[in-house]
Amino acid sequence: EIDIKTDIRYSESRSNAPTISQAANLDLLLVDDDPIITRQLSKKLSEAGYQVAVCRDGESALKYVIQHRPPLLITDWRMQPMDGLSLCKALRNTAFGQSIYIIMLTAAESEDELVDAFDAGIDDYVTKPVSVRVLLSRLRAGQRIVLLQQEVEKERRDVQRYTAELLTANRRLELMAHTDILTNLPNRRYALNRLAQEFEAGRRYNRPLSLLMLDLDHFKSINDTFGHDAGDQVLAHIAGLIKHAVRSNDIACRLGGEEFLVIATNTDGETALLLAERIRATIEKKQPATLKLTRPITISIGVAGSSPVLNSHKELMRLADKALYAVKQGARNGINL
Ligand code: GH3
Ligand code: MG
Ligand code: MG
Ligand code: MG
Repeated sequence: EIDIKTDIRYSESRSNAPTISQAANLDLLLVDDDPIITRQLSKKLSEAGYQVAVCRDGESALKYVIQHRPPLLITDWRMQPMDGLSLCKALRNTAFGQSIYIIMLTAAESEDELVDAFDAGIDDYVTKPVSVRVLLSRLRAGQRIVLLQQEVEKERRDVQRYTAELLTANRRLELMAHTDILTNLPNRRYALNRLAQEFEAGRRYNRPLSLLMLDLDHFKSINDTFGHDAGDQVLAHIAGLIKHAVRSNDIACRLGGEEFLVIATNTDGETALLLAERIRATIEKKQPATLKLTRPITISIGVAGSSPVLNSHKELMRLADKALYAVKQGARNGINL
């Protein structure tokens, strides 16, 4: 056993205590105002495998911990301007300072001092003169807690990430179940649910609601002439035009086949008729560039506005359907209320 002129005692290990160098490699902050102690101790701690940083007082230690979040802290008690006790209290008052494992170096083992130190938040203490062997063994004990904590923290983060992934997966599934894959518009299932909701909301808040039922004219001949794939492309093209023509609070959906539905919330029949005409004119004007059409692609639109006599959204659907039928009976490429 060698005694150096400072507070530190060294002794050779008699036991086969596990060397922590394999397990350690943990960041450790050493806080002491005595440069001889920090020099000697940090050398021994580094040899044991810790990544050692040194501060000279509580204030700079606090700054260091905020920045680097070391899991282990060894601090002296008496320092200027901020002593070890104040440092512990300050750390335990912060969220990030909860998990740091604190060993205090104390001059004496007085009952009052120990109670003060533990109440301030230390986890363990080592008396001066410091036995390096004892300090290292106490660090090993602390390390078990640190590693456990890190494991719990990692698990918590895993659960968080997993939950987030599940939520996004759920949202994606929900979106898929509501979306038509050819046109990316909401599908029939969504359209009918949403219409029922909007019908009820419109009635409750006494807001007008209109419905546009759209059906492409002679679409069968597009398929017959250019093939089903070309027909699909035309459907996607038309869907884009409809989506662009409607306002942001109108809900454009694909009911199926070459039939679309626009739910126009807060819109009376007359206004919906203007919207329908805008859609019809847009489709007539913006023909798909890729096909050599003999006759332009056009659409017929039936419009229905809600009124107090209607009992359900299905009646509104039927009215729009009727209006559409009337257009189809005529020259097509038109609108009807
Ligand atoms: P009308 O003016 O009376 O509406 O004539 P139409 O040919 O459009 O009417 P009809 O309902 O008889 O035919 C609709 C056609 O739309 C039948 C089918 O070939 C085509 N169609 C339906 N769904 C799809 C689809 O997903 N892709 C393609 N390419 N064609 C479809
Ligand atoms: Mg001191
Ligand atoms: Mg049809
Ligand atoms: Mg049709």
